[in-house]
Amino acid sequence: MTVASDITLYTDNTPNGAKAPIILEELGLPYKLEHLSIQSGRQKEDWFLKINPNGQIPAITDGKQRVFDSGAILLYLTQKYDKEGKVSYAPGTPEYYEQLSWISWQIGGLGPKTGQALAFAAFAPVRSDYAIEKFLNEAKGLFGVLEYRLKESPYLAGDKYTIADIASFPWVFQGADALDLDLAEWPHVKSWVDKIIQRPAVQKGLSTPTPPFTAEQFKEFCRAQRAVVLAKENTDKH
Ligand SMILES: N[C@@H](CCC(=O)N[C@@H](CS)C(=O)NCC(=O)O)C(=O)O
Repeated sequence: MTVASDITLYTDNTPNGAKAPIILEELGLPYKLEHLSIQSGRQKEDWFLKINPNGQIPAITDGKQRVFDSGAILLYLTQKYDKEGKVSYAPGTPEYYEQLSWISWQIGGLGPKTGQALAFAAFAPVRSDYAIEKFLNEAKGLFGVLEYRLKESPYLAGDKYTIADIASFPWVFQGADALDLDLAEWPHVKSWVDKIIQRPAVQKGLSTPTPPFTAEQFKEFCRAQRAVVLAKENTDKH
């Protein structure tokens, strides 16, 4: 049965931004695309704050319904449009709570910690070895948590690829390159990434709204950014 949708996606090419097009593509849902370049600052304009009061991407509207924050988008779209359980577990089942736990873990931990590691290592106007080390170690610790889980289970919520995997995947895939982490250190995470990147919906999602750099270009860009930060005087007074 086809359920009518009237979805507009507001996003940019970032790890959080990629989750929304990936789930839309996985579910084969049609959507209008509004590229909201975060560099442009348009995410803080009044019209968009009515869609996401937090002024960040990604967000969607579905008719009159607004949904912001990537975890909420993953849950909303699957609860409304994935009745067959293609990439989600049904609310109320034990697997649903496992799925929800991993999504919450990503939103509260993996995303912010990896994001801070990247901000301090590659984009900070001042250099703090303390902050770089602190957040890099925290991000690596969280990669270790994924390794522990993926050693016992093929996917985060259980036997099936779900929105729990979609939530964490972009942070691991792009985060590892950006921070120059070698996934060989976490072999189960590496095989999980190698499986997920094969999915056409994931490839399409990562190329929305614009085709990303190639992996090599992206690594080179991040390497150059990190070199700029490292060349700054160390302002850490610890
Ligand atoms: N918890 C939010 C985080 C969203 C977020 O951090 N978005 C970033 C891009 S990855 C953003 O919009 N940054 C621009 C800004 O904060 O102005 C989610 O998971 O959707």
